[in-house]
Amino acid sequence: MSRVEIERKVLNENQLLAEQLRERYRADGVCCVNLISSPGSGKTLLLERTLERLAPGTRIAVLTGDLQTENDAKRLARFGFPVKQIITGGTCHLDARMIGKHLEGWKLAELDFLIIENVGNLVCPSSYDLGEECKIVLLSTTEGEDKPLKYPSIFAKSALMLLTKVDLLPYVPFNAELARDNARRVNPQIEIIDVSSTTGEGLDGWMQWLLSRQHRRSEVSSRTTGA
Ligand SMILES: Nc1nc2c(ncn2[C@@H]2O[C@H](COP(=O)(O)OP(=O)(O)OP(=O)(O)O)[C@@H](O)[C@H]2O)c(=O)[nH]1
Ligand SMILES: [Mg+2]
Repeated sequence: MSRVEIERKVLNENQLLAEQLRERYRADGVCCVNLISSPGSGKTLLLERTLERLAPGTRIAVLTGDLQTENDAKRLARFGFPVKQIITGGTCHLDARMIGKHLEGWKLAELDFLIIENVGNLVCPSSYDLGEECKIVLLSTTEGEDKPLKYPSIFAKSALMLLTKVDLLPYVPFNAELARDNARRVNPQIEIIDVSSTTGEGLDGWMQWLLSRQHRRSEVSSRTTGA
């Protein structure tokens, strides 16, 4: 019983902080997206391919979470945009308090995009609102097409599923159509883009999707702030 109570308290506190973050993103017109997947599905490589496609001066920053190591931040910092590593020290997800702490020193008003790479985990991060505009789930072709059914929460909460590593489809027993059907069974509204960060397939579609979310965000923010 007490375990349930504590968990509820933690989630309630997180929700409060997440709402504060959401309000800050809204006020400053920042499009914040939260990338979630199993370990190794290709979040960081996709972000490397994303950052290298952006013009210098693009107002983007990245927070990347891991249990240990600064490896991902080092990979992403090469492109010259602000990047910070969040080391959770064993916690299997990022929470709103960690995000707020690591945003210190950055002026949100100077950003159009904030991309969060969550800790590699398909379960825990789905319970933690980070104030983001949307969650994006990555499912790679080496994980099995049944994952949306086995781990429905994150697929139900995501606006977009990126089916990653599609370059491996000729070599792995993975039924991509079934994977897409399973994701749509859990979330009929979910958008799906197939990508390969090694061949570049689908990356134009992903970039367009990201930019369109930011345009929508800045339109909403300027309507609500009267800017
Ligand atoms: N073939 C292929 N390999 C990929 C692709 N994307 C990523 N990889 C490889 O998959 C491995 C994991 O990629 P990462 O980008 O580090 O995955 P991640 O999701 O950031 O991993 P964590 O942060 O540890 O959860 C690396 O060896 C990548 O080179 C892809 O599109 N195709
Ligand atoms: Mg990573």
